[in-house]
Amino acid sequence: MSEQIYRSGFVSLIGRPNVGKSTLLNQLSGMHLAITSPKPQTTRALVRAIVTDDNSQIVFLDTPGMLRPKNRLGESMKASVHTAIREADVIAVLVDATAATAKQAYPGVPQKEGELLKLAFSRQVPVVLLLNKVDRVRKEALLPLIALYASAYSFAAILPVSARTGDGIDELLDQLRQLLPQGAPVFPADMVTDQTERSLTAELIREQILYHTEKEIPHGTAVTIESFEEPVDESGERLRAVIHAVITCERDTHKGILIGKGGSMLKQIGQDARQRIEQMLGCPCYLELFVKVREDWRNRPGMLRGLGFDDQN
Ligand SMILES: Nc1nc2c(ncn2[C@@H]2O[C@H](COP(=O)(O)OP(=O)(O)OP(=O)(O)O)[C@@H](O)[C@H]2O)c(=O)[nH]1
Ligand SMILES: [Mg+2]
Repeated sequence: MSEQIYRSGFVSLIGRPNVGKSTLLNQLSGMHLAITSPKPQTTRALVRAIVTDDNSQIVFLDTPGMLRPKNRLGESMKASVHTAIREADVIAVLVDATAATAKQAYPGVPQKEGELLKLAFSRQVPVVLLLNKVDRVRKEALLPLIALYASAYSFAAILPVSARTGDGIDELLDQLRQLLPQGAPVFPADMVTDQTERSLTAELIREQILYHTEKEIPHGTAVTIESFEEPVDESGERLRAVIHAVITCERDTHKGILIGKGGSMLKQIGQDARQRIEQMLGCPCYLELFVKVREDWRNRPGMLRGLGFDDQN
């Protein structure tokens, strides 16, 4: 019997906003580590998911969707994509196959995708193309798309996947295991993410803001955890979590909308977030939300630092 070679390394998931990077990270890890939403620019900072088995350890990095920055927050998001590209042993570029195949003809790789691919191929590591959302695409429509990308770039693999249904995920994991360098695991076998319960809590609240509000409000909103208390019983078991969180928005009018008539919107956001926080923590949770206004916080270095956006590059 030949001896098994252990492989380990970092796989960065990059792509335009909304292509399904965070949904894929969650599917790969089997956990809700990265928030997702139908709105673009959901992810703001790197999220790592560690998938370990007997023969390999893969650290997946979810990144913000690549866009031209409009403010300092955008600069920080862009910098984190560059960090993820630098850190990668393999780069997985995601494309939304539903958007791509909706076009009548395939005139060429779209310019913005091209810029991203140029960046990916600037590193001397294997680049894998993932055509995501194939649950919504006819099989025949995929062939010209695959041919287009295959003729323009030398990908290590082109794989159709559905981050939502899990279709193609086993094939993806097999392929990545072959591309990763030989090496011992970097993280303990039972470690699943670099996210703390505190940061996951803040993100779960922001996820509900993304679902319940519209237009510029979700993008101009940040969530911070002011206090996170966890009373325990005599055996040290956590009884509950008592969490105070602040939602920072950019205008008084936004604050009004976030609070809603008689507090109804804030109540709804709080209820939905609390359910998910309880699932994540595995204990009851008391959640209190406050709304504050800080004009133009997305351009204020002090605010951004306070929100944890200064250590991405
Ligand atoms: N039908 C279908 N929808 C998907 C699939 N993957 C993701 N989506 C949906 O696409 C939307 C965007 O998904 P996200 O995972 O938040 O996308 P993202 O690339 O992380 O977006 P940003 O963080 O904004 O860059 C959500 O509504 C997802 O449910 C898929 O395989 N099939
Ligand atoms: Mg995302």
